[in-house]
Amino acid sequence: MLADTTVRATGGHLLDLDHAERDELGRLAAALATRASRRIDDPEWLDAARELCGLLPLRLRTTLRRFTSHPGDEAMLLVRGLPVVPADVPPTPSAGGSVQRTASVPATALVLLGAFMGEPVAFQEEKSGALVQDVVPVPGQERVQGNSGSVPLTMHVENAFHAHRPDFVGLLCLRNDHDNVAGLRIASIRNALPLLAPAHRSVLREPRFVTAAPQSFDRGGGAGTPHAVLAGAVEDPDVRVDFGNTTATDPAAAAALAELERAFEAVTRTLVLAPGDLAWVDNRLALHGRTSFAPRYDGGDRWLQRVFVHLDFRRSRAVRPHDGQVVTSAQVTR
Ligand SMILES: O=C(O)CCC(=O)C(=O)O
Ligand SMILES: [Fe+2]
Repeated sequence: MLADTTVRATGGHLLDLDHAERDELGRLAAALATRASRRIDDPEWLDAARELCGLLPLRLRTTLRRFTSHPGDEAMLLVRGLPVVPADVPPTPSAGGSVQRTASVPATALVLLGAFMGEPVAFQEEKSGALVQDVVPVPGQERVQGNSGSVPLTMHVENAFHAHRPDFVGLLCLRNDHDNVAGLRIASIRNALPLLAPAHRSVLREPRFVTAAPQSFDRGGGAGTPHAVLAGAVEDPDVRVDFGNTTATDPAAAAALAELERAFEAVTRTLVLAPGDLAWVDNRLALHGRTSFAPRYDGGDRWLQRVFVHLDFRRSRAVRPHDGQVVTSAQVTR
């Protein structure tokens, strides 16, 4: 592996909430957390989140809004200082498929920011379709290529196989691993593209790749219809690849895919998240993965909470029963 740059602060899209903003966000999240049924997945509770997200601190709203339109070369935004009080964080769950259905303050803050950016969405076949999911190591699953593992997690676009993959992925740190070494790895196509030869770029724009669902999805089956890895503007394309689940359909495509993986490795950054850090990844432009770490399964392990956001809710309507937040997988290509 090429050397990573460990980034504890990043230029451009970094917002460190000050004390007043932290208090404001904490109060708003606490008020919403106790509203109605306190059930995040309940449509009425989410309606309350949609209303209250307009009251988020002004600098936070401005930053989120700017980021959704201009994700920058890194295609990520780090917001620091979300309401996570280490002494109040319960033991890290260790069961597979663990989710947050009841509105805790951190999960509520995460949903408030997601609801400001767009529509929080989930996938029926992944973590039972809950809007806020735990990213925690699970005993016996150390080698799984998914968020329950603790070996290095291969760089990927989230749900790259899916037509309605998220536009943004939000990962909020409640607790890092015991050794404080686990890192979220991020790499953007805007940084990787200049490293690719024109011939490889052309091949990557052709439907010569197939992508299977990740292990976190309750599904088997094939890898779907061939798709391009790069799409849209030639000079500023979107990317769709999961280096653990995407395969090329011919040798020239395989060579281009290998070059792309090398280019991404060269521009990957590692973020060691601290409690209260929330990383937003633009899933159209950036890949993410994770370094390895050593879980202990003693309640003190690494714990992130995750939410997915769509910018155009209508586009997935055909696969969201009752116009709800949960995408079924009836249609998996586009
Ligand atoms: O554990 C991490 O830092 C990232 C895991 C991941 O890829 C995800 O939760 O989507
Ligand atoms: Fe992921």
